[in-house]
Amino acid sequence: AGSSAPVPRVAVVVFVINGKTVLLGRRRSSIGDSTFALPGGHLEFGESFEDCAAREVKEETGLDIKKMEYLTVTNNLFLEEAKPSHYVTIFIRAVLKDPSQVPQNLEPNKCDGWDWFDWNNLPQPLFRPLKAMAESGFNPFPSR
Ligand code: 8DG
Ligand code: MG
Ligand code: MG
Repeated sequence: AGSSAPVPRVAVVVFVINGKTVLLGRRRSSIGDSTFALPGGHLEFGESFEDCAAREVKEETGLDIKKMEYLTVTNNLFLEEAKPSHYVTIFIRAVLKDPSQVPQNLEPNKCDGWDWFDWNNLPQPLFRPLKAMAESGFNPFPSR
């Protein structure tokens, strides 16, 4: 496996929406280290986007989500990284099953911790794919 040519991979990442805020955490990773990013990860073989979204959010934050909705897809090249990567990233929106549930940092080797941020007052620096979306004027919140 280690000797085979690199291929694009599919990631599913989630805007967990709580009121006017979204959940972000500071990454600990070779890709985008120390930048603020959404919870999410790799689509597993045979998995639906919605199931992957719920699984990754649960694994990384302990939160239970519902009303998963497809938002958009972006093509993300990380060719300058130590391990050049290419992700097709599916963006999903969801809300908490229990709005009083508090995020836990369940993978502290991959994230410094989770917090809620206003879309109009996002933390810096943002993970590049998220920065590009925000700068394009994309808004993950449901219209009205
Ligand atoms: P896994 O083993 O749990 O499946 O993977 P992970 O460790 O959770 O993977 P990840 O790096 O969190 O997510 C996989 C890729 O998704 C990441 O390397 C690049 C891509 N990606 C984006 N935008 C975002 C984002 O906002 N958050 C996260 N977590 N990944 C993102 O393109
Ligand atoms: Mg993960
Ligand atoms: Mg992840």
